[in-house]
Formats: sequence, C-alpha cells, structure tokens
Amino acid sequence: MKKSEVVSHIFHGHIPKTAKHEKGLGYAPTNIALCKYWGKRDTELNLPHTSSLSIALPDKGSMTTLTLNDKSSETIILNDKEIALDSVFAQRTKAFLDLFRANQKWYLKININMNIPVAAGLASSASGFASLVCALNDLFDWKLHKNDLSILARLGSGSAARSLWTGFVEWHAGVRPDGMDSFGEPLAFEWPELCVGILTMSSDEKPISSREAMQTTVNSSLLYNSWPRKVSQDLSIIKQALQVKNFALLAGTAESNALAMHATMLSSWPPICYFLPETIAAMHKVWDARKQGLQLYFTEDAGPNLKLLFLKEDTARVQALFPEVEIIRLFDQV
Ligand code: 2P0
Repeated sequence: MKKSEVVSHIFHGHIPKTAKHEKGLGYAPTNIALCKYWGKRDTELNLPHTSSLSIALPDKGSMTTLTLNDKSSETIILNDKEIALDSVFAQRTKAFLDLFRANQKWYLKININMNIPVAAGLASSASGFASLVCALNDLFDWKLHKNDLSILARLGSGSAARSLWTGFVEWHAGVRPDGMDSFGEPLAFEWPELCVGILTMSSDEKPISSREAMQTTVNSSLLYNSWPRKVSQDLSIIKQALQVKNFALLAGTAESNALAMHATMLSSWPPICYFLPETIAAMHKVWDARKQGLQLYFTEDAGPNLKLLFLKEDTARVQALFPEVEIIRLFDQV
C-alpha cells in the first residue's frame, strides 16, 4: 500500500485544499525509547515489526510555523537558516507535503526551530515530522484525532508516531497491512524523580542511517528472529515497573533492550557497530558504579552516545562520575 492511500483513507478521499488560518503552529517533543523500535514489516508505511515504548523530552523538540508561500516552491528555514531545496532534509519534507497536496497548487514557508542537540544523537526526525503534522493540522484546520496525527507522522519517520504526546508513550505495532492500528498511545504514568542524562561521545555524522541499518538487520541478522520475543517480554516488564515504580526494573530492562538491539546489528552482515571505544568505556564505568551500589543505567540508540538513566536523588553522584553529562528535564516537577 502507498502512503498516499493511507492519507486518502484518513481524509475519506477529501483532503482539505484551503488554509483556514494565516499561520499553522505545531510543537512536538523528541523522545527516547526505553523499549526500542528496530525493524519494519512495511518500509513504505514505516510499520514496525514490534511495538515500542518511549519517554518524551518535553523541552527538547521542534516548533514548526507554516504560512502560505507566494513562490511556486517551498521555502524551508531551519533554526533561522534557509535550507537548500535539493538537500536531503528539504527533499524529505517536500515528499511528505506532496502526500497532502495531490495536484493542488499550494506551497508553504516552513519555519522550523529545533532545540535538540543534534550532536547528541537525539531523534530530530521524530519531533520534526510530528511538529510538521501538528502545524498542518492547525493551518488547514483538519481537526484530526491524535491517533490519526500519529499515523501521519509515522509516514514521515517511524519514531515520530511517539512524539505526539509528552510522558510515556507506547507505539502499537498493529497488524493491519494499512497500518491504521499502528499509532502511539500515551500511558498514564508520571515519574518526576526519573532523570535522563546525555553523554556525548562524538558529534560526527553517523556512518549509516538508522533507516538503512534497520533494513540490513532485518535482512541479514540471525539474531533478529529472537528480537520480537525480547521486545514483548521487555514491554510487559517495563509497564509493570512503571505501575509499581520500580526503577531498577525499568532502567535495567531498558538497558538490556538496547544491548539486545545492538546485538542484532552486530550479527548483521555487513556488521553494524555504533559503539566507539569511548562508548564501551562509559558502559564499563556505569557497570562498575552499579557494583558500588549506584542505581545508574544507560540506553543507546543508533549512534555512539549514551543516555544515562538515574533517579534525581543520585544526580550529584552521576555528575561526579560523568562531569560532562547533560541532564534533561522529563517532568514539570523536576
Ligand atoms: C527508537 N530508533 O525506537 C529506535 C532505536 C533508533 C534506535 O526509531 O526509518 O528515524 O524514519 O522509521 O524513526 C530511529 O529510526 O526511522 C529509531 P524511520 P527512525 O527510537
């Protein structure tokens, strides 16, 4: 099935043609998965093989402002700088807008402000596409339900399906070929004592995109067969840990899930290894600290940087161990 068919289904064949407001505004946070999305059952629609669960970083995200452009092409401004229309970023954005344009003749001025430390490997595409969808919803007054906005954001980038909400979010894999059951769901848990700290090992561009790495893993990793079972176990343990507020269970499961995801990559061919020597050294430091009684865990995405997980009461000890750590606010109360 094509993306355009999903869009047509959501709008019952009638995609609104006229902007209803002078401006469309949308903000979306980025998110960090505690139980990862790795591998697609449908590469066109970004449908995952498994469900996943994330925590939003409410202050780290994208604010998108849309106005109609008087030129017959898009103008894209990212953090106050105009982007070349032949860049990958612009091409992906334009291809996404084409889904809603069909043969209509509107063009947009897109102003995106991202306060995400790109160097730290936080998913900018997740908050970028989610904020773009919210801004379109506002500009054209679509009045869509958030589940539909989540489905539309997923068509831009899989993990964007989780960026429509703050707090903990589960993205249901769904089983339908059209993906109409594959969207995010906010989970009613708050955990003000929970902290995330970013450890940046490298700000170089990653050697392989997560999109390409996922495909290589699905196509060649012997271990990928066991990934769905691992995810299903981890998801239920994480939800149980959230229910009873068991930090060691939550963070330990998240760490194990991330390592299992990286194991599927290491067993791919050609092998995919996002670890740098500094990444491994930091992992050992975390494990040693844990042996000394500090409740410190990590997760790692498709890049060399670690995201530390710890409780607020241990902030000073974590900062003493890793003076370079950037601590990110998760809940209002923190
Ligand atoms: C996640 N990642 O759950 C996983 C863990 C990276 C590692 O979602 O191809 O940019 O756009 O659907 O969403 C990054 O992948 O990939 C990602 P596409 P996306 O956060």
